[in-house]
Amino acid sequence: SWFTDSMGAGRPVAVESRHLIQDTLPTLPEGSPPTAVATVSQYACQRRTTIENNNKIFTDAFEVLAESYEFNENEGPCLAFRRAASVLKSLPWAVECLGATEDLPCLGDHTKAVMEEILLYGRSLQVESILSNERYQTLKLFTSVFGVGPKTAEKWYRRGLRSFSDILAEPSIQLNRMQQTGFLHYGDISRAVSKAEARALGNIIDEAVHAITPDAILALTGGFRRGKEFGHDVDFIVTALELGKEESLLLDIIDRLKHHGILLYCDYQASTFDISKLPSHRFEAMDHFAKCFLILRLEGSQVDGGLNIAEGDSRGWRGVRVDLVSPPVDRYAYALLGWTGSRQFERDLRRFARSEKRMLLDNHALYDKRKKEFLAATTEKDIFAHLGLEYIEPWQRNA
Ligand code: DCT
Ligand code: MG
Repeated sequence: SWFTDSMGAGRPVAVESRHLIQDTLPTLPEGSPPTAVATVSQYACQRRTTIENNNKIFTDAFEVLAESYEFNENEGPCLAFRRAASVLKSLPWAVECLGATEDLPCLGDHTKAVMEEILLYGRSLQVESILSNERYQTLKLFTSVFGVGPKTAEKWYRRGLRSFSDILAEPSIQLNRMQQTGFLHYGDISRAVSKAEARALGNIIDEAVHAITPDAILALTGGFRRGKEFGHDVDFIVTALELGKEESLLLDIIDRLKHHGILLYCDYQASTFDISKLPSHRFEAMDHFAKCFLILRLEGSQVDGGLNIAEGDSRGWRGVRVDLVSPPVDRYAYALLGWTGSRQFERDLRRFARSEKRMLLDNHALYDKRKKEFLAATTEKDIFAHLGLEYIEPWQRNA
């Protein structure tokens, strides 16, 4: 089916490939430092990172620290902790002593001090103090609402608001449409989406897309393409084989979903893509393709094994966040690579291109600054080849 196809382009599934990696590693007696392991690159795009994380006790702590620095708009340490977490996620072994991290990149003094604390006491005082901090807790709560970013959360916090009821009871606060939807569907949106639910939504979109355009291409992207079991939304790329035909595609899909009565929310953004404005030097900027951010109503009867809902929820359906992106077909490979993620993998692809190859990469194109030309690609493999990188499968991009 389209789901398994888009999971790995005919390649073996994630589980097999994970075993392949581990089988090629030298077997070491228990407890010995993994000295025979090859050097780990500072770039996530030169590492293979599956969903199996052997160092979760450290990476969970780093994620709290990174988020706390992000709330304080302290970008340097935020990125440092994200990079450190990403390096540890790529290891096929668990760090059991600080000595084992000696040859690893991106681990600074602060990171190592946190790791040492966790190794010694099983916890980090700094992380615990953040987790019990009122500002952190409040910003975390507010940003968990669809449509509320760190800026808005901060504004509300400064005004003394601490809970959802504080916000909803404050007459001077005007929620925008996205935030109203965020509160209305809070339970559903904050609940993880399962792989079976993602598959069911894929079938619904697939039906709609092909009823409109028989030559349409639909691909699952985002975390589910990387083999994740759960996600916060489901991401798809849709395009048509005939260039230009993709322009009306999203609006036609939206119409059809509306007609089926399953469109709970829709934020459509028309394309602002202009090839003559490339290359863009802005890093982390959203791409210019037509896209829509949706909430769809998913019926339990459509999902293998049933919905992922709370016990006692007897509605028989749930709302799920779905993103659709629609690039022109000649931009497909770049859009797919960009939307597959992970965020850290994308960051490092761009950093690698810029720093090591003097090239600019984004979701639209790859530009060679030396040759002063754009490099064409029809598959992700073409892009890795242009960058001189070994191909990394989607399920190995969980950096
Ligand atoms: N992306 C990006 N830069 C952004 C936003 C998104 O590079 N500013 C890419 C990275 C992942 C992909 O788009 C999809 O985004 P998310 O759905 O937020 O991430 P995910 O990996 O699918 O995670 P989740 O399982 O939580 O949905
Ligand atoms: Mg996603």
